[in-house]
Amino acid sequence: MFAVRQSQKLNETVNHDMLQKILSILLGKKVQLFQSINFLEGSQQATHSDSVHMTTFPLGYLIAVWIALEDIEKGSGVLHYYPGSHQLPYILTPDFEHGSNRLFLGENAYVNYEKKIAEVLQKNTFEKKEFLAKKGDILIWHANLLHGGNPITKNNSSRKSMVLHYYAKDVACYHEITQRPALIE
Ligand SMILES: O=C(O)CCC(=O)C(=O)O
Repeated sequence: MFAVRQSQKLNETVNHDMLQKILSILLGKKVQLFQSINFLEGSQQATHSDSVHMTTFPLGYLIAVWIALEDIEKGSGVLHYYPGSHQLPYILTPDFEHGSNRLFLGENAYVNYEKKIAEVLQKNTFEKKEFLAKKGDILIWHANLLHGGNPITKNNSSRKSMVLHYYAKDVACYHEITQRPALIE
């Protein structure tokens, strides 16, 4: 997490003029980096929308940039995504069994969220795409696009990549499940 704070080279990417312009045009607001994550291997993260992790009010003001830092090979836990799924209604805490109350957070809230997303995908006909990127390719996705990391099926395969999550400026930013505010540097 936050390797961009340690490496000037990575930081140049975050603030790249053209990238910032593209993101601002897409969101219709200026953007600010919230978080960077560097992966050496695939995340194998189940399909989700970033809107449950990095939520905004109004909704939809997060944008992510995924950058291949090497050629990505099949079996390495390739990033997958479902084009068009960003237009689905947002799945937020009232939409799944969260088990939280005024005092405590439910223990299985996130597992139940993942189940809900699997159900939503079953009810729809979105095509699953894999981002078999070449080094330097980037994918930009909207806050509500369903995406995740495939299982790693090839032993010891690397999947060097970096994801940058940007919030639009001047919106409220928080974590949906815990309802805690996001701390932006
Ligand atoms: O790179 C991946 O495998 C998944 C990344 C992801 O889901 C995210 O950063 O939101």
